[in-house]
Amino acid sequence: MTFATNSPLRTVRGACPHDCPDTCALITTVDGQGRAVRVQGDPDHRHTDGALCTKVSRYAERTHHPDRLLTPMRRVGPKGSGQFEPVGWDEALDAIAARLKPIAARDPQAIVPYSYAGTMGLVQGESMSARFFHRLGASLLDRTICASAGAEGLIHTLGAKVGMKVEHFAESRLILIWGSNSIASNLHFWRLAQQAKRDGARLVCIDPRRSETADKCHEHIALRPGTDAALALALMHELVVHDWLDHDYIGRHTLGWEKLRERALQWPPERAAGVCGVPVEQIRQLARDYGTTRPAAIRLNYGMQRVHGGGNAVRAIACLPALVGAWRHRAGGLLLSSSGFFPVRRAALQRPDLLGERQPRTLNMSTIGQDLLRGSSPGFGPRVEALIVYNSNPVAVAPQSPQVAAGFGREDLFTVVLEHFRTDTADLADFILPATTQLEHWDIHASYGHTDVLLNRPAIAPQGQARTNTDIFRALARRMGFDDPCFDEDDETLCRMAYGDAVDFERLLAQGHVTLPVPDAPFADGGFPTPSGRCEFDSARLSALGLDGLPDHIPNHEVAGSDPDHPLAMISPPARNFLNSSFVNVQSLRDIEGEPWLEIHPDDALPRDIGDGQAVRVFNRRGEYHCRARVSTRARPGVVNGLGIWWRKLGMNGTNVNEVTSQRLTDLGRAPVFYDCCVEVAPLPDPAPGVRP
Ligand SMILES: Nc1nc2c(c(=O)[nH]1)N[C@H]1C(S)=C(S)[C@@H](COP(=O)(O)OP(=O)(O)OC[C@H]3O[C@@H](n4cnc5c(=O)[nH]c(N)nc54)[C@H](O)[C@@H]3O)O[C@H]1N2
Ligand SMILES: Nc1nc2c(c(=O)[nH]1)N[C@H]1C(S)=C(S)[C@@H](COP(=O)(O)OP(=O)(O)OC[C@H]3O[C@@H](n4cnc5c(=O)[nH]c(N)nc54)[C@H](O)[C@@H]3O)O[C@H]1N2
Ligand SMILES: [Mo]
Repeated sequence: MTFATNSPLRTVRGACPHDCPDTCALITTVDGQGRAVRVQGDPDHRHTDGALCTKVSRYAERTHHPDRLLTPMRRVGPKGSGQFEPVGWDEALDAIAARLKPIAARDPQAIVPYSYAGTMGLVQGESMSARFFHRLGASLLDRTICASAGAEGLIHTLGAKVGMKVEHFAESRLILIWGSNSIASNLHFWRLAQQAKRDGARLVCIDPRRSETADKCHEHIALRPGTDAALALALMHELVVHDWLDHDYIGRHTLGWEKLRERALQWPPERAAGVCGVPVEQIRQLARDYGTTRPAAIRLNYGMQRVHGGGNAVRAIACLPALVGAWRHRAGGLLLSSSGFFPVRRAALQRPDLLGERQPRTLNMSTIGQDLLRGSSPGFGPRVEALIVYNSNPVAVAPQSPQVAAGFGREDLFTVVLEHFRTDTADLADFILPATTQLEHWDIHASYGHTDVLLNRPAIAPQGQARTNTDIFRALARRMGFDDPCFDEDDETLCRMAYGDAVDFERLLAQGHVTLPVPDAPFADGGFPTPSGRCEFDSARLSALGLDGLPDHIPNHEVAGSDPDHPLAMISPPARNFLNSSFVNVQSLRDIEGEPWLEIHPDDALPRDIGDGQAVRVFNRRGEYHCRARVSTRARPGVVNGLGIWWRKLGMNGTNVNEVTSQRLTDLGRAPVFYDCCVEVAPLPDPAPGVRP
């Protein structure tokens, strides 16, 4: 693509690719040299409403970043030395295929894909890549790192990842913002909550941290991490004893009421107050508000399910709307995720049929550290010999990074990383392949926060020699000798295939977004997508697995105070100006964040001799993380907040918060427990200003 130097600016419609519930519609302005000069929110898309978050409004800066990877690179020094040399695409792809072929001939399960939601696009995410790994017979990857505990909790209660339509929160009279810092991570929902607030709604934030969102709500319930199910059960207790129940709705549209009632009666507010560490009167008041305000809505989010009992906590909370009949009104109910409304044709995109009769093992992405360090065994299968990473930065984001980094550092492991930048993970690769960004490729999107399908058109030509993920997997397939015609399909064809006839593609081409036909109050008259068609308080599917059919409070793996050497609980929610570990290398955003911070309550800081701004080490038996203390009542006593997933090499002493998190898993969904982690904190001698040792 070339453009005349003096040609006027033009604009191209797209979609934000990032892992965020808002899935914004973008308008990119491109200059005569084919450079993206501005990325803005589309004013014609009602959910975006012309506004972007600070991060994505810097997307042009990220795309044209001086550190963009522009050619394939091959490692020349020892693993992790950071010594690479540029190579041509043919040379790189030939060498990769030559390494993979003998491994595949022995056992293709020794080859492992590792990817997550660096892009949420259905095409540059899992389409050609999945076809490639299915055809190869590689290990399957259980993509659990973010949401699978909550997803399973929701599926076992409501039947699918479905809930309220986000736009109707504007009409709610009471909104519980539960386990979410909406201002930081769900900005377009926050606008709706503010609209409701202006119209007289009461907003309650349930979060161990006094977040920016908590500051702006009428009330903040600062419970201990991992105690949400106890709080929900106590709310049920109050609903029962005060009879704030919709008996008609319960009778017609729920399953297991008698058993749930008994369970709830074991949770008087006094008991929950002790577990949650909040005043009993606050629980009683919340129950009164929830039981007597119509319509009442819950914006549940994934922040509360990154603990041992995360799946059960979502189950308990998801029972509440049915008890009070909140689903009858379009502004009542609950929203955790809307992704189950999207009729994505995953089998057509990903072609699991290419496996044939083969049934490869599944590895859990949340225990990659452990798994890379394992040898072959009958229970595990072959030692991992090759890893192909795309759309993810596991060395920074996966739990217990000392093990992850050791695994990636294995001299005998063959690692290929498709990336935009030299991330912590790319530093440990054998080959780094430059990938296109959202401004350079086609894609099509679902959303987990609203119900619109979005299309993304390329706005600019691929930078340097960058290629799309799909194209890289097509080329690898050819070199591996895979001649199935599905490897020839182009990206526009894949975009059309993603929804087939379920979405009018011509309209999508014309306006960039199409709204799915979802009813305004989807469960006003029951009709839940569960096996029974009811909201399942008691789940036969869970009982059949030998699990508790009812939701319960499951204490954290690491309860604060139980290990005297590491008495503080630590949570590590996102930094507002980063998106997981993306954007950490964008200077203007890193300047806003400053340094990695640990919020610590004055009562915890004083006895440790920690002053505001002091460099500290945060440690436990797994590792040690260095950052700066912010002595603040944003942290509750006994809980410290380590903000953001910094690139290790851009943080202090080459560490980030995942040095200390564990590879234990949740009750449901095999998910990581990032916010179920105990540590101790101690002052460090202060490094000289501006020096990052
Ligand atoms: N700016 C920004 N936006 C993002 C992201 C980002 O990194 N930065 N990440 C994106 C991704 S991948 C996701 S999954 C979503 C996440 O979106 P949300 O699930 O809304 O997550 P957060 O905003 O991280 O809010 C989590 C909140 O949960 C609180 N929390 C921690 N432990 C508990 C607990 O045990 N109980 C309760 N009730 N609260 C708890 C934290 O203090 C934090 O304020 O956000 C997306 N949006
Ligand atoms: N301690 C702690 N750890 C956490 C969390 C936490 O709250 N606390 N949050 C967890 C959560 S919710 C999540 S979702 C995970 C997120 O973990 P990841 O999904 O790994 O997310 P990112 O760190 O944003 O890394 C995505 C990478 O994909 C690359 N990328 C983007 N688009 C493309 C593309 O089109 N092609 C290719 N090849 N690459 C692309 C980006 O450059 C970026 O480096 O982290 C988890 N880790
Ligand atoms: Mo996530």
